[in-house]
Amino acid sequence: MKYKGIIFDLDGVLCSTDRFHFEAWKQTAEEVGAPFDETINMKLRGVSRMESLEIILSGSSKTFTDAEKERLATEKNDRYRKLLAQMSPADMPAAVRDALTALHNAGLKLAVGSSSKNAAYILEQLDANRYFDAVCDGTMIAHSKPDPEVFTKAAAMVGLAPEDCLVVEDAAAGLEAARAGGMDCAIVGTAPMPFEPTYHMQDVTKLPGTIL
Ligand code: B16
Ligand code: MG
Repeated sequence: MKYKGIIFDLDGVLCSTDRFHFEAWKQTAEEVGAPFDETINMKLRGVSRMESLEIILSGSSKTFTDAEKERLATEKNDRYRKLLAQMSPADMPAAVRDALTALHNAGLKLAVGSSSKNAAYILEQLDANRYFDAVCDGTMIAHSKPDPEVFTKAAAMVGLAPEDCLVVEDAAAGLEAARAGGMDCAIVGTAPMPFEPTYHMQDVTKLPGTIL
C-alpha cells in the first residue's frame, strides 16, 4: 500500500461545520461594518480563529485594540458553540463511518489534523472519537495551516513519517500545509486550489476506492 496513515481535516471533510462558522462570523462582520460572503468565508477555511478575525477586520474601516479583538473572537466562538450544540451522530453519515472503518480494517492508522480548538467537542457530538488513533487540534499547535505543524504532529502521534501519510483536506490552506509537511494530499469538494492535489474527489466516501 502506498500509505501507512491518513490524516483527516475535520471541518469540511469529516463534517460540515462550515455553515456554522459562516453564521457566527457573519454577525461579527455586521458588527464591525465589514463585508462578508461565501468567497471571504472560503478564505477562513483551515485558518485559526484569530487569523480569521484579522481577515474579516481587514475589510472594516475601523481599528480595533487587542482587547476588542479578543472580545469579538470570544463572542464569535460562543455563537459557534451554541450552533455546535445542535450537532449529533446523525451529522456524520453512515457512508463516511463505513469509509473510515474500511480504511482502518486495511491496516492504516487514522488521525485527525484540525486547526480548530473545538475539535474535541465536535468529535464528541458526532460520537466519532473511536475511529481515530490520534487527534491533533488547534489546542496543541503554535502555527495554524498553511504551516504543516498540525499534520507533522499528527503523523508523529501515530508513529509515522510524514511521507507515509496522506492528508485529506477541503481547504487551500490545508493543501499548502500538506505540501509544506512533505505529504500527499487528497482534496474533497469544490473550493479553488492554488495547485493540483495528489487526488481530487467528491467526498471521503470515495477514499477507500481511490487508495486501497
Ligand atoms: P476554532 P479545520 C478550522 O478547522 C476551520 O476550517 C476554520 O474555519 C476555523 O477558523 C479553524 O478551524 C479554527 O476553529 O475557532 O473552532 O478554533 O478545517 O482545520 O478542521
Ligand atoms: Mg477544513
